[in-house]
Amino acid sequence: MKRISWKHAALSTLCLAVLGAATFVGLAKIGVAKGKKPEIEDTKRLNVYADNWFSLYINGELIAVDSIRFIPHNVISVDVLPEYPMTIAVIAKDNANAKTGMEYRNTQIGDGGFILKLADGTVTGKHWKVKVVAHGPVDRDTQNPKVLTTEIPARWSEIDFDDSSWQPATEYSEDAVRPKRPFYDHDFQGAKFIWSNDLDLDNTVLFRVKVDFPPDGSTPKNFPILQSE
Ligand SMILES: [Ca+2]
Ligand SMILES: [Ca+2]
Repeated sequence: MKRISWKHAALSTLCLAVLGAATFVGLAKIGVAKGKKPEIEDTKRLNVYADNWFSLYINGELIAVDSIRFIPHNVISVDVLPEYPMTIAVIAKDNANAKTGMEYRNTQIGDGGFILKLADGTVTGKHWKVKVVAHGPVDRDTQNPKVLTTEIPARWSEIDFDDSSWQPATEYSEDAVRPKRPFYDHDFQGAKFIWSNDLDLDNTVLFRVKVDFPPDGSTPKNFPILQSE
């Protein structure tokens, strides 16, 4: 049997130690690259005001729901971790009886309105798409009120949903929507009120927009650690 000298043994041990250290450093580097976790500073504040109610999805995931169905009018303000491209999809409802299209126990026609700002510069405007799914009372006939409804398309809030047949949203002035006090306590700078082209009679509408990059020009951050595979 060949004898291994202490010099050989020492050299082998040294080689193994160097190899081990190199492997450790390599893994640590991969760990840093793959393991960067988002911090709260990476989130953006989302402010939403709806007359009267909304539910909002980002990239197909439910992100915010208006906590008050009717009145008082309120602002929902939540932290969002943006991921680009970002598809925002919203269902917004004016308060309206399902059978008459009217509010306050069927005594009057109410109006809608929706506005949103995300702190990356994303704002509502006529570049959003809209689809009406409930309308009434038809012809403003409050004596014999009728409503028209359209089925909400399947997968309407998903990223790959085809909204090319939807209409451009209509912008409305603050005077037209008359937002209530909480609106003025939050940042909506640069955002426009939107709805369909009938603020009074279209009572449930769907909105969609795709945001490819942060509109404020900031560099989007990527967090591979959040990916499932
Ligand atoms: Ca209405
Ligand atoms: Ca309303």
